[in-house]
Amino acid sequence: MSFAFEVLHRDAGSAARLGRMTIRGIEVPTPAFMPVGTRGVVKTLSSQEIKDFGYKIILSNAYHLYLRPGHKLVEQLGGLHRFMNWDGLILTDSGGFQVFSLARLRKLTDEGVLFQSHIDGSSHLFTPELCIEVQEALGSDIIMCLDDVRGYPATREEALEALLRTTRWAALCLGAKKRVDPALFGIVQGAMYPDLRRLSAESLADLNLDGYAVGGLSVGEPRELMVEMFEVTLPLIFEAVPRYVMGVGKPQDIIDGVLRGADLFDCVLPTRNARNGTLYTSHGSVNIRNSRYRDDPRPIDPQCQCLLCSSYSRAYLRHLFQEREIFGLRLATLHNLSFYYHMMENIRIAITQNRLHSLARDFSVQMEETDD
Ligand code: PRF
Ligand code: ZN
Repeated sequence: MSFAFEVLHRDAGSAARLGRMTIRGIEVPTPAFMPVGTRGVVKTLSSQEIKDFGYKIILSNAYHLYLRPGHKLVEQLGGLHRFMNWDGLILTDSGGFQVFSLARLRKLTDEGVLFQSHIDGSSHLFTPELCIEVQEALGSDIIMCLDDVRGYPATREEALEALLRTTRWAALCLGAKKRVDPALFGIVQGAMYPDLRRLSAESLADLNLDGYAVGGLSVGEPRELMVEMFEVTLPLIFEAVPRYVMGVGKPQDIIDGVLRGADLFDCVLPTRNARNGTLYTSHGSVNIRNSRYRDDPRPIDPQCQCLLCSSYSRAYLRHLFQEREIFGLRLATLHNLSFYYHMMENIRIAITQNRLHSLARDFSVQMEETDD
C-alpha cells in the first residue's frame, strides 16, 4: 500500500501541524480542504476545474453512489476516477452519516443499519462489509469505516451505544477489507461527552488504522461545544496519522480545527452556499442577490484570481442569479472553491512561519466586515 503521512513542521504557538499525505504518488499538502462531490461531481464543475485550483483530493459518498447509479455499475465502467474523469485522489464517506441524515425508517442493529432509500423508499441493509465492498468497488483512495452517528443533543446512553457500535463496526470493516491499496480511516464518535470521546479514540486506536476522523460534530450543537470537542478529541489521535474533521466547516471553524491539530476537512458550505448566492470574500460573506449590488461594477473580491473576480462585476453576477441563469451557479462555485483553496494555502504558510494565531485573529476581524 502506498499511503504515507509525514508531519513536516509544527506551529510554535499552537497544536497546528503542516504535513504531507502521499497516496499513489500524489502529494496532498495538509492542512487541506476536500471539495465535496457527493454524487461523483462537484456540483456545476468539471474535474479539470477542480484540478486547476490545485485541489488534490475530493470527497465522494458511498451511500449515494450505492443507491444510484450503483457501485457495481461504476466498477464496471472502470471505477469512480475514470467515471468522473478525475485523476486526483478520492476519499469516500461510508454512508453512516447519510443514513442518519437522509434515509427514512432507520433500524440499527449490531449487524448493520436497515433503512429506506430517500430516493424511492426501497429497503436496504447497510453492513460494515457492504460499506467496504461499495467503497472498494468505487476504487476510492481513502475509505471510511461505517459509523453510528447521533444528532444533537444525544443522551449519554445513546452516545455510548453509538460509539461502542462504531468501534465494533470499525473492526468488522478492517476485517472486510479485501484490497490493499485503499487507506482505511476510523471515525471517533462520543457526542459531546469528553470521556466518551476518549473511550472512542482509545478503542479505535487498537485497530491501528491509517487515519482517524472526528465525527458527530457540526450536527446542531453550539459552536463553542464543537470547538471544545476539537480540543478534547484531536490530541487523542496518534500524532503520526492524518486527523480529519468530518463535515466542517465555516472558514473560522476550519482555522479553529487546524489550531487544535486537524489535518483534513470537507464541507458542502462553499459549494452549497455558492448556489444560494452566498460568496466568501476576504471581507466576510456577501449575498449577491441583495439589491445593493444591482449596479455595483466592482468584482466580488479584488484579491481573488478566479474567473468570476477577474472578469465580471457584482452587478453581472446578481443579474445571473435574478434570472436563474445556470452560469451564475458555476461562477459562484468557482469563486468559493478558489477562496477555500487560498485560505488553506494561507493557513499552511502561516504554520510554516509560526504565526497561525495571528492569522486566525486577523481573519476573524476581516470576516466580520460583512457588507450585508
Ligand atoms: N460520520 C460520517 N460522515 C460524516 C460525519 C460523521 O459523523 C459528519 C459529522 N459532521 C459529517 N460527515 N461517516
Ligand atoms: Zn473570485
